[in-house]
Amino acid sequence: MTDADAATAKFIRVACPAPAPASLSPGGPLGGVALITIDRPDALNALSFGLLRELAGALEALDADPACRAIVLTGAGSRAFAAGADIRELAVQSSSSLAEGHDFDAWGRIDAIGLPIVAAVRGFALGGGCELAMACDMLIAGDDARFGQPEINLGVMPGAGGTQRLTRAIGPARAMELILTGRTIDADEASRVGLVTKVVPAGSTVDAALELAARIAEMPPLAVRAAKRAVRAAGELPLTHGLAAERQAFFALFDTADQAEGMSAFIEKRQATWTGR
Ligand code: CO8
Repeated sequence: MTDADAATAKFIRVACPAPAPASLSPGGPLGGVALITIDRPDALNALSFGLLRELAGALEALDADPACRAIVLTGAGSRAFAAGADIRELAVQSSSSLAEGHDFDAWGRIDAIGLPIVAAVRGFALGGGCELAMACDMLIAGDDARFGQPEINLGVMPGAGGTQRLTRAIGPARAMELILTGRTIDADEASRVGLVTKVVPAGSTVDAALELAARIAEMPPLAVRAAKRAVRAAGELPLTHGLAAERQAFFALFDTADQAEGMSAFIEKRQATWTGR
């Protein structure tokens, strides 16, 4: 998002650095961490095409900012992370208007972000909202969170990664049941089946996500980006290719100053100072 875009953004708020949670330095900024809030609470943060474009732009701007090391993505209010794509906007589409428009391009842009993204989910994460949470790298759920792919109730099916990411996250038998019945699951069930990283009391969801992001922001940035790429590749590549990609990325990190610093610091029994080079 350029400065001009930020000035006209309707549905996305960006705080970089993020405000520190009470458990860290309360009131102060949280160095290296950005907080993005989807700010459309009257429609339970429904993801219109314009909103998704704004979100992709905001993520890309943070990804290009060397001061930003990790991102938390949340929804405004306590009722929803996002209750899905904007049904009013989808209702007037046809197969050709969807295919010929570029409204789904934002999903590819979100997928290409190199910085780690932590979703902080309170309330509903349904349809496109569940797909967006799953497009993030880690997922902190408040104990009031509800996840699901209810598109079947609307005469359609998931269209932004739900059939693929949910299946990879929780396995085909469970994903099939949720997608074919539209049943939603609470935070505990989502945790049991492996969809979320951690469940926390609802009121501390964003703080817990910021704490996690702050820990990652202290890590060597080139290694963080390389590790994110490699873990995500595990969902796409056959094992032998994934192992080869991992080894190549591991070797490449030995050309970085941070590898020399990290290993010297260990041997000299001191704290490492990362430069991101
Ligand atoms: N789209 C548009 N508006 C919505 C949406 C939505 N997905 N969800 C809620 N809203 C609006 C409601 O219309 C209502 O607005 P208003 O006050 O003006 O009538 C307001 O938010 C509050 O909602 P409710 O009154 O319905 O609140 P309830 O507490 O009674 O119910 C629910 C909450 C259960 C979450 C209910 O709102 C609901 O079922 N929402 C729809 C959930 C859904 O079906 N999601 C899937 C949508 S399809 C989809 O995501 C396909 C993804 C494809 C790719 C993505 C492309 C961008």
